[in-house]
Amino acid sequence: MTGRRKPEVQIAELRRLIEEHNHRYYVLDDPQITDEEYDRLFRELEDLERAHPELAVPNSPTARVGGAPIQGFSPVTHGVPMLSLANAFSDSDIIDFDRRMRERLGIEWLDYCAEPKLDGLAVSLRYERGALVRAATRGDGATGEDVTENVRTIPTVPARLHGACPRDMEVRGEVYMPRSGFVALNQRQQERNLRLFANPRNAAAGSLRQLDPRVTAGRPLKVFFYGLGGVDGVFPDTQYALLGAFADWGLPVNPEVRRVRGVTGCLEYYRVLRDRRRTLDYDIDGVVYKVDRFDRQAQAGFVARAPRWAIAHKFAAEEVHTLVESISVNVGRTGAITPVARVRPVQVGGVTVTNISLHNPQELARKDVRVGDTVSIRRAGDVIPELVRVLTEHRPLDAEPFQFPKACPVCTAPIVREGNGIIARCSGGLFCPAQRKQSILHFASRKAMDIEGLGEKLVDQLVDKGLVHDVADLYLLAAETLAGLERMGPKSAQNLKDAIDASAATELPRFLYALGIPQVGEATALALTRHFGSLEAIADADHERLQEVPDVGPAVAEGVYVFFRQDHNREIIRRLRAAGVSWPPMPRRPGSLPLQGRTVVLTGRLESMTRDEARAGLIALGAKVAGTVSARTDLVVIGAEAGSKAQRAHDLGVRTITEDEFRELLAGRLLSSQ
Ligand code: I6G
Repeated sequence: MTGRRKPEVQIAELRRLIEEHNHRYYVLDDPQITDEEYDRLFRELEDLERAHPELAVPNSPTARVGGAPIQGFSPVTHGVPMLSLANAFSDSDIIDFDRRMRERLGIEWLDYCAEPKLDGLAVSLRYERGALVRAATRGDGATGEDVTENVRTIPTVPARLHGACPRDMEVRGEVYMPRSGFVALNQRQQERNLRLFANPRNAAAGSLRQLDPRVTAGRPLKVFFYGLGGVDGVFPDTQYALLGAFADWGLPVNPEVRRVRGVTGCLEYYRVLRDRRRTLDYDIDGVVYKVDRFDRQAQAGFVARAPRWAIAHKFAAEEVHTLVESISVNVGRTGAITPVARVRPVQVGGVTVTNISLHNPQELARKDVRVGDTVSIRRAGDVIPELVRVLTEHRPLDAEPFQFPKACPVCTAPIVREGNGIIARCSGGLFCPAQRKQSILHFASRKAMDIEGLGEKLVDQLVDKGLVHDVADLYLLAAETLAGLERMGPKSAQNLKDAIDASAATELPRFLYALGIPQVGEATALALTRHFGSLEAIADADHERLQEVPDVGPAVAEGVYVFFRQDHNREIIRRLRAAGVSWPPMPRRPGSLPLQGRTVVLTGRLESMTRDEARAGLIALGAKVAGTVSARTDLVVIGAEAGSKAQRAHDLGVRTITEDEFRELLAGRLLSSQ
């Protein structure tokens, strides 16, 4: 770069050059300059932009490192709704789909564009005159969230398109995290004692919905584009050609996209990808077929909120075999003893499974799982791995039935049985270090006080070294004390101290949930708060008053009543408040529950909770949980891989919400009437 040219010309030239090299490096995998040369260009641009702040633009490659944090995400109404896809689970569903299409269009055979279906997050990006101006998440399809600054940090997203692209357009695609990036990210999270992500999809979602774009910039996100929203300008006349044009304009497109002929072409494509899916560096949960010609798509039209001309052909839940290496028992927060099979690590559904819960002694006995057994496991409909069956034909001759312990393996207190022997519980109470550790972990967890960085290994050390006896002690910890723990430097100690201090400013439903009162989940905590308005009123209420809260029955009332009658619980609350834990007042709304009288259906896989937790949460909010969608359904919660129920909800125009919105609803931050 010569110093004689005008700064605006130099800056424009540098931006163009850097974007071109970004594209070569990240999208084409064909870098033309060394990293040092790239860094030099980048620094030159940074220096010029610093010297000429009046020439700053949001689309500059320097913005990829992430700008200042924001307060929250603004809603974005999609000009053209982001639709969902109908799902198919068998070859015959696809044969039917193809027949319906051909009959409707009155033709003998159809070409389809076949694409992998990524397990990521759908986004819509608006380009005006070739420049990226806005990026939004899918949300409920009609309204998403503005994630422009975060999307700008994704290296493969072009800030400017090349070539003869339409004047203005919205392009749609899937943001994902490659498996390799996910493994590296979790390694980094572990080193810093931060929360691990369960799978690449969660990691991608968590990374995209960061209020601080600099955090997103540090996450290995990528994107593939697959379609158009609105468009003003000329574009190709088939889906396959459109994807070719996308690539020419600089938008990354999945290299596995093919044009296939007829239903046999579709099914052949499905089999090839299904067999190859584990060799890809990203998770796919099926493939998508689209009628290739846009004029035929237009002729086929839409059903409610899904195109008639496209369908997702889902892969069956993967089942794999592995070996049981040992069986042990875990002691939970309330002393419940859960048997766990430790298995030889296997990849299933995109995650490595090493432990599988066997839930309770009865389940363990029913499945008769023994050390040395070969077992079949799967992850279906939920993130939690499930032991499907024991392959008894492979059982070693000397495999012995598991003897359930009679004493707690941690504190040696007797194990007692409840509920007809189904539940085994350690009788050690808070004298049992395992229960104490679990209650501290629960207190710190995301839905409770949300103390980032306080994970299992740290809690183990804090309790084992006698530094923390109960949750109130957390707020008395000095950064120097934390710095003395294993794998803790002064910086991470200070970060943890800051996170603990920051958690003190909370909300009453969170605090109530964090206390770990028996039977009080997130939704019950919210219901109690809405009814009574203050902690004192809840603590002083008797059984009768507690049961005035919608959906609080005798068992919950007893749990709450007994909890607040125990001196040590009141003392812990007093110490927590003395240490600065506080919350803003919450208005009383006695007698009403957010979902009172509403019928709600759950469908698809929920990432952050089990089906039972979701159901319990809904019931506690006053909802009736139904199994099928009908015109009388008020709300459908749509998780991942939702099938026909989501489709039916769309067809009937029933309101749907995403898992994120559902979590907001449970936490009292999303009103049901919204
Ligand atoms: O959710 C989706 C994933 C992939 C899609 C999609 C897709 O194409 C490869 N295509 C359409 C038309 C829609 N959703 C609505």
